[in-house]
Amino acid sequence: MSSTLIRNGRVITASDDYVADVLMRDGVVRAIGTALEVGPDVKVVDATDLYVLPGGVDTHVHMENVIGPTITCDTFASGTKAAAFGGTTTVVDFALQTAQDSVLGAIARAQRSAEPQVNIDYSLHCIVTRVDAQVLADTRHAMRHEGVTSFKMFMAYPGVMMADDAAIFQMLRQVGADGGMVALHAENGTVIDLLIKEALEAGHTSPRYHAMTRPAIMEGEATHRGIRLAELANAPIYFVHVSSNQALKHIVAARDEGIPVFAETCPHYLLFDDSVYSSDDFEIAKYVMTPPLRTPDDQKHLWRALRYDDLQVIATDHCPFCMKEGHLGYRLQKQRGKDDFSLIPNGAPGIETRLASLFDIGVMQGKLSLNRFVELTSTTPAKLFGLFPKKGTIAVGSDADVVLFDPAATQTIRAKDLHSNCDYTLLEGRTLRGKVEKVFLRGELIVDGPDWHGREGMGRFVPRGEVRAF
Ligand code: DUC
Ligand code: ZN
Ligand code: ZN
Repeated sequence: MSSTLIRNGRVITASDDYVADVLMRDGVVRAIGTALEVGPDVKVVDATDLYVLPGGVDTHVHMENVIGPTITCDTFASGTKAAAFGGTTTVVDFALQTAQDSVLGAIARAQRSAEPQVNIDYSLHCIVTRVDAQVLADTRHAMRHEGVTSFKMFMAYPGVMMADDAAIFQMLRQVGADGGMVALHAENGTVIDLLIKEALEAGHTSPRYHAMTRPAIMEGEATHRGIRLAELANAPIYFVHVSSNQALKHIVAARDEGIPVFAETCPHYLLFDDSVYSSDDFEIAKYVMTPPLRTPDDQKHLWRALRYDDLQVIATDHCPFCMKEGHLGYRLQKQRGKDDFSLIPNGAPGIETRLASLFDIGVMQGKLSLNRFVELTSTTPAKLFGLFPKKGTIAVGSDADVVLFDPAATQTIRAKDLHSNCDYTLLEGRTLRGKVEKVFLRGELIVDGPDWHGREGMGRFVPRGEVRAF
């Protein structure tokens, strides 16, 4: 296998910041030092004035996820290519247990789709929608033998994805005891469904009512309930897509009590606020994601929590649906909800812009240190989901997943330049400071400026281990 030396870059991990050379051989980092001497067989890449970052780890993405009659519009191929261009080298997607499917069947099905397509390394959480003795046995098997150590459950979407409190408690108890993690979508689904029904009966059909029927207080209530279930189960818990201070205040209180509660937020909650929901225009369907965007005051609390470690991860919840019906042949996308906001598929794209947007609004605006930026986007997600230290850092023996990032470059984001199948980006026209220049996956150059050198199928499934968070 080829060897590459990254010469004279500024290596930034969650804990370090120094100028050095990084030698990559046989897919892993072999040496880090100054003025490393190498033979003529080693390719040398000059990284002077560039940051050398561990490849991003995005633990919340949806590729080819079937959601009701709809499917997210990125394939494993397009979504992982977009991730790579954005500096992400590992994603954790979802296998969905359906009424007909077992946990193990769902994992095998997702792997069959992903394997020939993935351009970067990947793993899977399994979404569990019902719990019985077989599901618990399969869950244990998946953890021990399939490398799937996290399970997502929903407190929202009654009749579709929602699991009741007893089911969530059973999973927390077993998965926690076995060293894994339950990730929870925390919103009070039955109350929200009532609010949606009442809004539609009152003739409120436009997209902004999506936000008005999913109030933050119902995210807070479910978060509190999830914490108490985890406390009783003596298990760690991870809250996905935390958007509001209503949720955050329970997370902060629980962590202060010593309960192992972890949580992510997503770039869109930091970049945009609920002022976008101010008209009945259907364009607002772009911002129909769950939970919806919150107030500037919520944003202030999210930043505080990111800074002081009450939020540990920034993942994208990349859940793309096209605005234009039929784009690339995708049907039943956002336009499905033209006359009824509750039919708009919930989600927005973001996988390619995560690092650059957070560098711009976080690091450049003085809200996050460089080390914290790496910790939130790579190291801690790797630790929480059993990928560390193979992923999430630059260290001797770790996978040579490396991003060369130019802090002095700027870029203006346009959907047409991105690599997702989605026909829009929430950042259209926005100029960001900072740019991914080169990306190495296990030592292989896959992104070089605008050029693509990756191959579908070169990504590998990464079996995950236990939670390493406390
Ligand atoms: N929750 C997610 O995590 N992703 C998309 C939609 C949702 O409700
Ligand atoms: Zn969710
Ligand atoms: Zn999601």
